[in-house]
Amino acid sequence: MGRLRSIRLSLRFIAPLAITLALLAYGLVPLVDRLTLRWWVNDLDTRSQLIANTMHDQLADLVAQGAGPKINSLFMRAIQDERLYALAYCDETPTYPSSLGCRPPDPTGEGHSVVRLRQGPLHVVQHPVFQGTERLGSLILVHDMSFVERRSADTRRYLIGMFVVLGIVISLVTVFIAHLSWRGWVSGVRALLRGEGIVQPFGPASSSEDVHPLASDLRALLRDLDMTRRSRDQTANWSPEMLRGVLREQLLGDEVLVVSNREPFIHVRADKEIELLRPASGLVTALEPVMRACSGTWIAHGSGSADHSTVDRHDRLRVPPEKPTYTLRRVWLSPEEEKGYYAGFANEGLWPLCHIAHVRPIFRTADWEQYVRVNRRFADVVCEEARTEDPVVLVQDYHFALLPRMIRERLPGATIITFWHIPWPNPESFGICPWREELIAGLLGSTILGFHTRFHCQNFVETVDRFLEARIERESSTISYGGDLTRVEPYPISIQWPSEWANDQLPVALCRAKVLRVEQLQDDVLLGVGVDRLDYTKGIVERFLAVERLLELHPEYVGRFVFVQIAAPSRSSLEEYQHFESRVRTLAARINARFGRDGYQPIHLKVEHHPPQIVNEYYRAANVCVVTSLHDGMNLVAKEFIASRDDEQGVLVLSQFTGAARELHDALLVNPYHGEQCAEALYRALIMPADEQRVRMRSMRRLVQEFNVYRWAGAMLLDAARLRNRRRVSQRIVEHQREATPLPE
Ligand code: GDG
Repeated sequence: MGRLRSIRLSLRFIAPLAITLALLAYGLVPLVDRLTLRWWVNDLDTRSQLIANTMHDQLADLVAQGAGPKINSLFMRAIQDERLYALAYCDETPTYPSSLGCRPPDPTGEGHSVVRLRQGPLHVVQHPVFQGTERLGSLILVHDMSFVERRSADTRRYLIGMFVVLGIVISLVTVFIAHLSWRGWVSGVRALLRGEGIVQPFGPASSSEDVHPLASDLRALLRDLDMTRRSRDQTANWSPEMLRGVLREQLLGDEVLVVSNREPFIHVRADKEIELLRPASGLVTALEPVMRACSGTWIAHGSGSADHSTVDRHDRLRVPPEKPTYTLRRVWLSPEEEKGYYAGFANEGLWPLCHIAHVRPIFRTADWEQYVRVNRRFADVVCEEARTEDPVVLVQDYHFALLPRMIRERLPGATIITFWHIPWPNPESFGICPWREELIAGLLGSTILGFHTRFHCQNFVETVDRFLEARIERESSTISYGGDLTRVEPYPISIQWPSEWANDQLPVALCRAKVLRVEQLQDDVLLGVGVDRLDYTKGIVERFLAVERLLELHPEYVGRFVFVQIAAPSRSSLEEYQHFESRVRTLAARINARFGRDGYQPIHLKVEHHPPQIVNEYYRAANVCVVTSLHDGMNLVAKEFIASRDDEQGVLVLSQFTGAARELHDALLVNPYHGEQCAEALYRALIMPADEQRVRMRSMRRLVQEFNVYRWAGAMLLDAARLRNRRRVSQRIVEHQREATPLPE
């Protein structure tokens, strides 16, 4: 590398010199020679004419008199002039070269007046001599031109000398400038890639104006690097290893903290035993495999009855129990806090506020106060757990809208990535919240704020625009508020691929046999499955009504079609959810009463929590999986069903109001509010030929495999790494500019 550079530098020196010399040799010297010769010839022409005119009359008289000796002495006197070499009048002077004779070259032709002889170059011209009008002869004047050659040689020497000196000076200046700018750029770019800032090639004496173009050039360079990396991210196949690689290489192993309300593992006391539960939660489903890949610490509310008994004295435990890879830090909440922050403000206020499911949000000041208090409590724990000043903190969901700003105030160097797992409504809907400004300002403490879809991002930006004095750059999806910059981006969430159960699950046929046995169904039954938390946004009522309509429209399916609904109890302390559960139960009972007969019930409603392996077996056993959410951020059930079907069979009926519908175009998309349409979709699913099922399922499986949860996390972490790098560079530039700008006197 060094050798290569010295070769390059030598070339920079030699090249201008060589070019100068070549110019001299092939162009300039001959040109100067030709020009000086022409000047001298013209000069000698004039001089010869003058001498001839002076001598003419006297010579003509002497010729007429035939006075040969007098002519001779006249000529001898004339050639006393040092330049006049010889004269002749037909009869030559003694010095007249005999080889010239009386026919000198034509002096009118260019260059013809110059004759080269052994003794050197001579200038020869012929002038006629007249007596009256009679021509007597010719006077021939020969001038010595060797002095011209001597002077030309001198001029040439001076000229070459001057040009060589000039060439050397130019070469040295070129090499000097090139060397300085090369060193400056190299060290600048290196420093920048190290995130150390910019080294100016001309030292700290340069003014801050000098830094600006360089800084913007380097920023442009960074942008180009970003683009290259981004296109690489988009083509890669994401896996846990790749995610670990991102953390190692891009985030340099920085610590990762996750904050969520729901914990990934709950310990509950059952009789005298302690049981481990994995909660039914889309958020946990998505984040758990990511944490396995990243290690780090997950901070969450310890909600299980045996949670206290299973932590160490710092309220920590290593999970997952079978192969501990990360730390779970539990946070304890009093019943009042839990009621106000979780059940009240988050689930009775924000949840219905953000979902268009026609359930009115309830806002109470007391709940809001608990929400603020619990957010502050979690901020304390984040600062306690952080071992560095600039951790990467992943804040999860609507329980913690205030947390990003609270963390930002105490750990200004942290990179805070907030992910909002539910939809963000339009500004009119969000505007009914009495604390809308506080919530939005809290979220704008994030470095990155993620939603499932671009549509939700736009809604958020519009809401900020409506309610806060913030600067919005729509092109780069950036919001500047209170001196902080927040990037608002869509990151569609997904599931792990291959699924957790891929290696030790039962074959599809056995899963089906097992499920049919448990549900006491015949082998030829057509099985529909729904898996949800028992939540009014999931469209369970609408789904049952669609089943009822199917049986009305296609009575041949009565007795043949069974729909199993797994409904994990959720937020059951809330009145709205209790009402909802009873509505669901009543509806299922009514439909079963209407179409049921001996040993046959069209709807099997299973209101209980199921282990995830069992949920997976239901997916694998089903002919059709039905997701009819009224509004859903993404919906992971749809993706889990697809991942479970390695036999490429089964049909997905999917609500158009889920984030998943934006990706899974090969599902049968429905409007859950339209009963007939849903019933038709169910019917279409039940009669769909195996080949068509395969084509659709294969295409959806490819998509979920490629856009898996590692990619979701990886995309956010890579963006965070870029922003961290950029912030470091900007800080260096600012520091550098500050140093470079002299303080006012
Ligand atoms: C929020 C957003 C977004 C259900 N019953 C049982 C059980 N589940 C699991 C499913 C699935 C998860 O719960 C539900 O995920 P969803 O995505 O449908 O929904 P939410 O919980 O509402 O999640 C949602 C998600 O966050 C992620 O960002 O997609 O839009 O609302 O994994 O399998 N799991 C077990 N037993 C059950 O009985 N073990």
